[in-house]
Amino acid sequence: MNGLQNHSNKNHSNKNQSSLIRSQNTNCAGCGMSVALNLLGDVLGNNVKMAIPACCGIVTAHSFPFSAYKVPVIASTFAASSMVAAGMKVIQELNHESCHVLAFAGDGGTFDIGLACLSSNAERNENIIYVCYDNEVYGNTGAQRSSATPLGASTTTTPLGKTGFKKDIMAIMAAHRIPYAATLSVGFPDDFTQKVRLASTIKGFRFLHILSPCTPNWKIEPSQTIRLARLAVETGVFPLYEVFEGAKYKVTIRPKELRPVEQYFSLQKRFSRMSPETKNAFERAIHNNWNRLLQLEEIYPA
Ligand SMILES: Cc1ncc(C[n+]2csc(CCOP(=O)(O)OP(=O)(O)O)c2C)c(N)n1
Repeated sequence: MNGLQNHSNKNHSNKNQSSLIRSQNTNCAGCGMSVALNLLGDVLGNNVKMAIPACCGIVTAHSFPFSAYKVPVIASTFAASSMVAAGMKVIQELNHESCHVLAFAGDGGTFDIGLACLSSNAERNENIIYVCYDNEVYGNTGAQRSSATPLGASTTTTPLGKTGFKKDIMAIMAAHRIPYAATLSVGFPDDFTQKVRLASTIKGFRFLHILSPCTPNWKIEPSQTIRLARLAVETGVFPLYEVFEGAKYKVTIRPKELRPVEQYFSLQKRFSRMSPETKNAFERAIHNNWNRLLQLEEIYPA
C-alpha cells in the first residue's frame, strides 16, 4: 500500500498524467470510461476515495497488491457501491477528513442491480457523488443487454436488437429530489468538467450520468469514441442537462437543430440490424424527449 501511495504522489506531480488512473491499465483502446476517469481526475485531483462494484471499472484495478488506480478503492458487491460509498463517507466525516467519496458504477450496477441501494441512498441524501458511466451494456461479462441498452441495439442477449427503450434514469433520480443530477458526455470535456466542479461544491447526493462509448460492444473503432460521444448529443440521443433539487432544469448544450440520428447509427455495427420502422420510432422518441426537456427548462428554469 505504501509503495502504491508513493508511486501515486510521484505520478500526480506530472501534469500529463491522470490523477485517478495509471496509464498502465488493461482497458480497451478507445474506452469511454477511461476518458471519463481522466476528466474526473482533472477536476477532483487525487483527494478521492471510490467504491466500485463488479464492472469494467473494477477490472481496471487489477488484483491486490497491484492497482491501476492512484486513489483508495473498495471493490463492492455488484448491487451495493452506493451503500459502501456512503459508509466510507461517514467514516471519513467521523475522522474529520475531507475528500470526495465517489461510487463509480456501470449502467448494470446502476439502472438494474444497484437501483435499490441507489434509491435508498438518494432518498437519505447521503453526501456522496454517484457516477454512472453508461456504456449501455453489461460490458465485462460479454455484452448482455441492460435496461440502459437503447432500442434496436444488438447485444449477446438481444441478437436481433433490443425491443424496448432505454430506462430514463435521470427522471428516476429527479423524482428523488436530490440536490444535483446531470448528464455528461466524454465528447464535451468543458461541459463535463464544469459539471464535476459544480457537483464537487454541493453537499448531499449528487448523480452524474456519463455516456461512455464502448469499442468492443458498440462495435466501433477506437478512433470513433469521441466522435460518437459528440454525435449522441448532437442528434438528441443523449441530451446534456442538469436537474437541481429534482425540480429545476438547465439544458447545457443546445444544438440549433438536431442532426439526423442515422449519422449516429451508421457508425455502430450494434445498430446494423435495425429496421427502418424501429429507426423511425427511435427518432420520434428522441425528438419528443428533446422537446419535453426544452419545455421543462422553460417552465422550471434553474
Ligand atoms: C449478484 C451478481 N450478479 C452477477 C454478477 C456478474 N457480473 C459482474 S459484472 C456484471 C456486468 C456489469 O455491467 P455494468 O454494470 O454495465 O458494467 P460494465 O461491465 O459494462 O463496465 C455482471 C453481470 C455479479 N458479479 N454479481
